[in-house]
Amino acid sequence: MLILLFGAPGVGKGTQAELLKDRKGFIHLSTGDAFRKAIKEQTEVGKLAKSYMDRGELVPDSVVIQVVDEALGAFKTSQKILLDGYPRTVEQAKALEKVATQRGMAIQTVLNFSVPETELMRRMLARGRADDTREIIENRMKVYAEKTQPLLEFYTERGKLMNIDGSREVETVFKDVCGHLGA
Ligand code: B4P
Repeated sequence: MLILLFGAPGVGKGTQAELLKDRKGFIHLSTGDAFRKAIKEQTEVGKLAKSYMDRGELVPDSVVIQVVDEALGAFKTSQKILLDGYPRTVEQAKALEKVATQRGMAIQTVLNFSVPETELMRRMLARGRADDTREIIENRMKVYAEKTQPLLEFYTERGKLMNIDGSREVETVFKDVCGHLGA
C-alpha cells in the first residue's frame, strides 16, 4: 500500500514521515534523502543529483523514476510505504501508476500539506540544509508551482487527495495525519 506525502518544499513531509515510521511502523522512502545519501557517497547518481539540487531544480525524471522503481522492489505489497517527495512531476506520477500496477501496489491516498509561503521560508532558513539558502529556496518554490502543483488536479481527479493544514504544531499535524490514515 502506498501513501504519498505531497506539498511545497519545507512543508513538513519528511518530519511527518519520520514520526509515522518511528511510532506506527510505516516504511519511509524519501527521494530527497536518497539523493543526499548518494551525494555523500559520491556515486554517479549523487554527482548528477547534486548539480540540480544545488540550484533548487528537480533531478531529471528518468533518474528519479528508476531510483524509486528499484527501491519499491525491496518491499512487499502488504507493507505500508510512505513516498515522501515523490512524485513531483506529472511524468513521475504516470510512471508511478505504471510501476504500482506492475507490482500490485495500490495508491491509498495523497496527503497534501499546506503552509503559507512566509512560514515555509522561515522553516527552511532555520533548518539550514545545503540547499536552504534564500535564493535556492525561491527557485524551489517556483519549480514547485510550475511542475509539482499540477499534480493536485491529477490526484483530485482520481479521488485520492486529502488536505492537511501543515502550519500547526508538529504533534497536532501528526494527530490529523494518523486520523486520515486510520493509524
Ligand atoms: P526534499 O528532501 O523532499 O525536501 P523538502 O521538500 O525541502 O522538505 P520537507 O517537506 O520534507 O520538509 P521537512 O519535514 O524537512 O527535497 C530536496 C530536493 O531534492 C528537491 O528540491 C529536489 O532537488 C530533489 N528531489 C527530491 N525528490 C525529487 C523528485 N521526486 N524529483 C526530482 N527531484 C527531487 O521540514 C522542513 C523544516 O520545517 C524542518 O526544519 C522541520 O523541523 C520544520 N517543521 C516541519 N514541520 C513543522 C511544523 N509543523 N511546525 C514547525 N516547523 C516544522
